Amino acid sequence: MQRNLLSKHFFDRAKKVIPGGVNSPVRACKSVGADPIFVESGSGCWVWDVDGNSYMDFVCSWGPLILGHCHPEVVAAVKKAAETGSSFGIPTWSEVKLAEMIVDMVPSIEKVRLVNSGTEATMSAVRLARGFTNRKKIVKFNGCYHGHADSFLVKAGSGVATLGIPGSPGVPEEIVQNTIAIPFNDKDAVKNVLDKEGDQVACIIVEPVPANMGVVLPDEDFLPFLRQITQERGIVLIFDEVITGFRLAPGGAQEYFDIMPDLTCLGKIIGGGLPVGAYGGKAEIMDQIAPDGPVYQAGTLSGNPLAMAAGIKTLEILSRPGIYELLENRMDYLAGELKTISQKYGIKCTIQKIASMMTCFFGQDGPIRNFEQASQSDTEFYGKYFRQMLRNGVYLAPSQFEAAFVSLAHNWDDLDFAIEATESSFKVLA
Ligand code: KE4
Repeated sequence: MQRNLLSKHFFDRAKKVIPGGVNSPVRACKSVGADPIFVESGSGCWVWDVDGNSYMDFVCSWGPLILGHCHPEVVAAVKKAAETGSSFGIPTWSEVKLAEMIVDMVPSIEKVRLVNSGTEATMSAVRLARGFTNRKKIVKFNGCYHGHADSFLVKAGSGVATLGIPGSPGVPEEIVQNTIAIPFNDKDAVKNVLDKEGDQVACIIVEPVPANMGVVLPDEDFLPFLRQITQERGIVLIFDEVITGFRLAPGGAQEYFDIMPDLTCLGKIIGGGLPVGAYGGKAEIMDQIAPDGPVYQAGTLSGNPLAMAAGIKTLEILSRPGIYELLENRMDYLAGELKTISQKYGIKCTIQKIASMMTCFFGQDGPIRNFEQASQSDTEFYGKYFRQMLRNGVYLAPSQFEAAFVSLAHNWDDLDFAIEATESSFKVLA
C-alpha cells in the first residue's frame, strides 16, 4: 500500500506559496482527479517520491529525458561544467559546440539562437517571421501548443477558423486578433484562410506531429501541402519541434518526413533535462536577429555552460548508431501489448504512436486526425486509468491530451512491468 503523507505535506506547503502548489499547471494533476506526488529522485526509467514509493516514469519530464533520469555520462558532464562556472553572460565555447551540433543534425537549420525554454523559442521565431515578412498575422492549428506566449493563447475553435478569441484572461484581444486558429490536417481550411488573408500572414506555425492534443499524425500529404503553399505565398513555415526534435530522428520530424521548414523551434531534449530552447533556420532569415539584424531577442542565461554540457552530451549519445531503432522497437512493443490487453478487457481505445512517443485515446475507436476528434475522448476513464496505474507503480502524463515517452532506460523487463501494471489496471476498470 502506497503512503503519500509527505507528498501531501509538501503539496499543502506548496499551495501556500506557489499558485496551485505547482510551477506548471498540468503537474497539479487536476484533470485526472489526483493530488500530485512530490518526487525525491530519479534514476533510469524510475522516479521515487518523498514517501519512498517508486514509479516507472513515462512522462520523462515531458520529453527531455530521452536517455532516462541521471544518465551517468550526462551527470558527469554537468558536474564537470559546474566546477568551472555556471553562467557568465559572456560567450563560451560550449554554446558554439551545441549550436554546431544542432546545425549539423537538423537538416533545415543553417543558424540557430539558443534560449531557455520552448516558449522563448516559439515566441522569438514568430517575432522573427513577422519582422522578416513585415506581416502581422499568424496561423496555428487547434490543439497544437506552442508555449504560453500571448499570441498562441487563443481559444481552440469549434468553427473552421477561430479569429483571435483570447484563450486566457490577460491576453488582450488586440494581440490575438492576429492569430488565426484552424483545424489540423485540414488543407481546405488552410487554403481558405490564405486565399482570404494570406498577404497579411507572416507564418504558419505547426507541431509537425502534434503531441499536445495527444499524439496525432499528419495526413501523408499535409506537411508537403503546408510546405508548398507557404513557399508559393512567401509565408514562413515554422516547425515547432520542441517535442519532435531529436525524438523522431536525430533531425527530428523534418528528417523523418523529409520536409524542410524555414524556421524550427527546439527545446526539451536539447537541454538533456536542463533549461534550453532554440530557434533556427535559413541564415537569410536568422541574420535578421539582433545584434546583426533589427529583430530583438535576448536572454541572460541563454547558452549557459551547465545546460550546454547536458545538451552536448545528450546529442552525442543520441548520435550513436542504433539508438532510434531501439527506441522505436520498444515503443512498438509497448503499444502492441497495450492494444492486445485493451481488446482482451473490452476497453475501447485508439492508440496513436510514432517513434518513441504515443497516446492511448480512451473511448475512441477510429483514427484521430485533429483536436475536435481528440476532444471526444473519455477523459474520465483516462483519470481512472492514471490513478490505477499510479497505484500500480507507473507514472503517466496527468492528462489524456499528452504523450507517453519511452526512453533509452526503459529496457524490455521494465516494459513488461508496465504491461503487467496495465493488465491489472484494465482488469479493475473494465
Ligand atoms: P516550454 O516553454 O514549456 O519549455 O515549451 C513550450 C512548448 C512549446 N512547443 C511544444 C510543442 C510543447 O510541447 C511545449 C511544452 N510542452 C508541455 C507538455 N506537452 C510542457 C509541460 C508543461 O507545460 O508543464
